Amino acid sequence: MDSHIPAPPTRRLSTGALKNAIDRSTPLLPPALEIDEHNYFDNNEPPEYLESMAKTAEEFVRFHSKNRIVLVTSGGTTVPLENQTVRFIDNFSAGTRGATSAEYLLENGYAVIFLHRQFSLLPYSRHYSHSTNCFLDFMEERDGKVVVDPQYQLEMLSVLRKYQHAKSQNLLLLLPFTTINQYLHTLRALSEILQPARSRALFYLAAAVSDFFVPPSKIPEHKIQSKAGGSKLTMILDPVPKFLNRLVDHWAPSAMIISFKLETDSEILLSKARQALDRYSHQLVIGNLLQTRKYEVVFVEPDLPEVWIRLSNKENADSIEIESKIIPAVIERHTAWIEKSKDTE
Ligand code: 9Z3
Repeated sequence: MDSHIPAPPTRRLSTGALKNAIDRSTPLLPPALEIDEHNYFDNNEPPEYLESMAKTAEEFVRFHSKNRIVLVTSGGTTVPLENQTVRFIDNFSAGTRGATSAEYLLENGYAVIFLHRQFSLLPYSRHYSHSTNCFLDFMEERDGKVVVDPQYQLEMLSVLRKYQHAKSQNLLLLLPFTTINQYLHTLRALSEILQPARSRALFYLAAAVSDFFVPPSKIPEHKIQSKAGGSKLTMILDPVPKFLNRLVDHWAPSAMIISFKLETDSEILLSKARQALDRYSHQLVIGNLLQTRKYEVVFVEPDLPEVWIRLSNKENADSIEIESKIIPAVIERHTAWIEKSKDTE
């Protein structure tokens, strides 16, 4: 870790007692082919709400027929282990990157479709939700009434105004998912809905998407039973097809597409980000490490040297959010993308 990068805050999660338990230096999975797309989407049913969600999204895209529209994906996807799901596999993502980025995009005039893991952080309310920032701690009782503690008034007023502006101007569409299957079906449907926006559409894929899942042919219907004698449970997970190239080439061919690459080993972050770019041929990979993701990220683009975006110690002490630096750099690139696309649109 660079010396000026502050130590990461204590996390709930283990930082790896079992060193190198999994070899992450293996190459990326091959991109999905058309047949993989058919196989997946024919065999994994769409969520029953997809049609009505798609109608809402279509209206939103029509409403913003002149504006830039960004699809921000955010939070982790779950992998059910039973069809009637009692148990599932999940990941660490709280949706901070996605929710924070969405705010800076909104401030810069983007209409935002926020495809997020249900109950993960949301733009604006994130300042006062979840256990670290319980909204009740910002309140006090005065003359039998609940009021905002004076020390938080100014900040809350600023957040409230931005939230109300986004709402009154219909700039923010919140769409939830829970499972990897719901996420994939919704992502594909939204990509097609966004096609009329052509290069005005931006995909900012910050969700932490599961690499493995249990396909319908192998998933038990009911709660897995423990047997007498404490038998072990073995489950074989299939790889989730890598649909990014289908998105780039077929689902949203005119949009600018940004994916995130997450690693825990700094030695392989850059090569993995480059591999993703080579493999999927999109415009930008933003690489980050689990341990330092709040203080530094790296932009990896075709035919260009990588660009690091970092918070200084002072910026970190002043609670500057790294997304306030990421988003202007993203917008600069999206503007160039729109300019470049003008000749073909
Ligand atoms: C990211 O790398 C995000 O920045 C984080 C944000 C998930 C680290 P938080 O929600 O964390 O703020 O706590 N997202 C992408 C992760 C991912 O699944 N990428 C895939 C991969 O690395 C490629 S699409 O293989």
